[in-house]
Amino acid sequence: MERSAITETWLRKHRQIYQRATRHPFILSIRDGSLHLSSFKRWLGQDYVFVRAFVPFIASILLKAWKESDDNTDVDIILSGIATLNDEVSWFKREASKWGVALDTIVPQHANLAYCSFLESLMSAGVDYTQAVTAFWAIEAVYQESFAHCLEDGCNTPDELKETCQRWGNDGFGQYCRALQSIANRQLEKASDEVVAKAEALFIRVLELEDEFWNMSTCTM
Ligand code: HMH
Repeated sequence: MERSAITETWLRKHRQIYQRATRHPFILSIRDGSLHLSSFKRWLGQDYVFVRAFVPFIASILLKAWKESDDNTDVDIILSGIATLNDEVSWFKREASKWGVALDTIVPQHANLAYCSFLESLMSAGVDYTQAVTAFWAIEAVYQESFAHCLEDGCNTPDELKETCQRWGNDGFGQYCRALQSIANRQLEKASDEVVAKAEALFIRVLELEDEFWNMSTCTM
């Protein structure tokens, strides 16, 4: 029997927390058309803060790929992610002005601060490429899986939220996530048991942080 790739094994092993991150009530309520506009706006402002912290994080991954990867195409794939993120920052600004969300006065909430410090901890030179790229894949994959779920046939996603769902739920972003997953698998295959164990812990931590980020966005306080 063919041995499955390490990330596929984890997805099965940690299915419950993966489901909590990718099938969160926030996402389910976009899908059934019941999400409160105030929750969407809170998510939009908070995610903009997150994305600003994500920029140096991707830059650190690019640097690690350039130094540590044997495969030149890794840098190309990560560079395409940086280009998408550049677009994303402009999109957040347009979307925020459309909904009357003032991005310069957003106060990052606890779950967001925790997530941003997690990103910062992964930027250190002490965290190797394998661990960082695994976390990177997981972060992107959660958004891809979540928002693609809101675009399936029979969903009741409101028209004004479809563009948001498309941003992460589109097929191109899906392919990009699969490319990141292949990179993570390839790196994990040749990593020491210690690095694999650390990467697995990071994978789980990403899922928890994503779950908490959705909780923060949903809460009506
Ligand atoms: C919280 N996770 C969060 N925000 C995002 N924009 C992504 C993942 C994907 O880029």
